[in-house]
Amino acid sequence: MTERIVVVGAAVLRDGCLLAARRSAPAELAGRWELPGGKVEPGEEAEEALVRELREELGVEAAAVRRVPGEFPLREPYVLRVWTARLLEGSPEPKPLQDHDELRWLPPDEVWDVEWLDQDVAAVLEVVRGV
Ligand code: 9L3
Ligand code: MG
Repeated sequence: MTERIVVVGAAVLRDGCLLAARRSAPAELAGRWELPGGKVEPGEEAEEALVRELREELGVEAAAVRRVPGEFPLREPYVLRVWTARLLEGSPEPKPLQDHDELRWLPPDEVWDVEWLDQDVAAVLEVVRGV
């Protein structure tokens, strides 16, 4: 079996709302919504990667809060692990060159109003169970 490569995703929560990010790339994922994040780099801890990805992708400082149970399969060899996160500084802005062209803060009754990536649905279900 190939070694798994961890992709971290952030369930950023603010005032009871969950942040969703719409992908602008690659083409096969564009238009679908995800928990922001990305690949853990060699020598990096998952939580460090989460903080770095949120800085790069959304221009904010954030802190990982709690690991969401489970590990969600992506295209091999990737797997998604999710943490809840909170903002420390800044307001998230989409950066199309960093893969997102729109953001939404979803209150609990709107969490399923966006078309999540198939891969993220199980993760979002788990996030919603825990809040
Ligand atoms: N991916 C899926 N759901 C997510 C994230 C952050 C990533 N919540 C998938 C999309 C890509 C791969 O993982 O195929 C790597 O992500 P990125 O580095 O392109 O963000
Ligand atoms: Mg990413």
